[in-house]
Amino acid sequence: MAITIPVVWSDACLLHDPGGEVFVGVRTPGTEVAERALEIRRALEGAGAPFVDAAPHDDGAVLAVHDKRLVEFLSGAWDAWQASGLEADPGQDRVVPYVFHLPGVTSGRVPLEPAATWARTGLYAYDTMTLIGPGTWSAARAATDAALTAADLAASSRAAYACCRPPGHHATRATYGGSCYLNNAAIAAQRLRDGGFGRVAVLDIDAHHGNGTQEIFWERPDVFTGSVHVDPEAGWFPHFLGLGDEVGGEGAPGANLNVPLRPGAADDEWLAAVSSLCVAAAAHGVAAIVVALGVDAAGGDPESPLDVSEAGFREAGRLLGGLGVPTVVVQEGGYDLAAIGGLVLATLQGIEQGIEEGQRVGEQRG
Ligand code: SP5
Ligand code: ZN
Repeated sequence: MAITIPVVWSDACLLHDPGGEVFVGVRTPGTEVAERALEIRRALEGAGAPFVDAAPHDDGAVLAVHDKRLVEFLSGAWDAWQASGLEADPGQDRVVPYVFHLPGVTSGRVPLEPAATWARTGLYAYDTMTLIGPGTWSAARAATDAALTAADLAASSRAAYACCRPPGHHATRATYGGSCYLNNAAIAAQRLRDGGFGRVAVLDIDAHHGNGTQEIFWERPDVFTGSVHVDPEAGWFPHFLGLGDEVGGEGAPGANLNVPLRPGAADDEWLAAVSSLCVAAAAHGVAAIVVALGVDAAGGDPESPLDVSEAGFREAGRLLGGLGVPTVVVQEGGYDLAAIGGLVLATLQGIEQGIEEGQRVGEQRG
């Protein structure tokens, strides 16, 4: 089935090569690889999707969501690492943290900006899994351009998809982690707000809790955030949050909804959760949505124990498209290279179907 949703692409997203992940101190092969984007492109090209190049956007849209210090750190981290000689001694070819500034270290007081390059990373990274190499900043910034371009397209039409890589939903206002550097979905949502949509939602169906997006909009009644994900209490990333009792800050009660699922949950439970996110967003009166589309909830994905089928993703798309508001779809996780293209395609086809069905209902009501 052909699709008409425009696909926003940037070759620069391929430049990021994290070179693995440091897990419990051991460098392991990573799963967030450039082939992911190429597999998605292959599937969407095969379905005849129109491709659009990401348009460059200035830093303002990124700084509307992220702390300036994080952006400055990320943009210069690789050059500083290289200049420090750490590649030769002790032999580390990626930026990785060594000490962490946890709040208790300085009793809540502002810490020193470390003089040592190798210590500075610990002000911004919250895990050891999210490495920075020579192409990381170009790719992360290109991913934000793709998300912004899709937001601009969706605002004037119905839907657009951004093939973002690296992903973004684990990046908070001032920290990075979980294979994410800049929060593409949050940047797109803020763009929609600034473009005149009064209330918007970020609906996150990645297998992991969208902790970065939740944190960014925690006190914002104008941005509803919802996430369905494998239960962090069962031992899954992001470990520290993602529970059902996190309903938004004092300034925004009810503007966040988490639906944690047991490991092994399949289509029925997952689709009921997706449906509850849609119902809550509609009740919030949102005029546009951003879908944080990870496809790692699929059975067979190496990074999650959920067991969703391709038909499940198609139906999730139908539910989301059925909201009948401009829809920006931003790529998040999904690590089964043999399946990722088909899963993204099925979801986008479902979204198109949901939009069309909604329009037909609208016409009948006349
Ligand atoms: C965007 C996204 O889907 N990020 C998911 C990040 C989850 N990574 C958590 C990894 C936990 C440790 N897994 C051990 C694998 C060792 N290579
Ligand atoms: Zn994920």
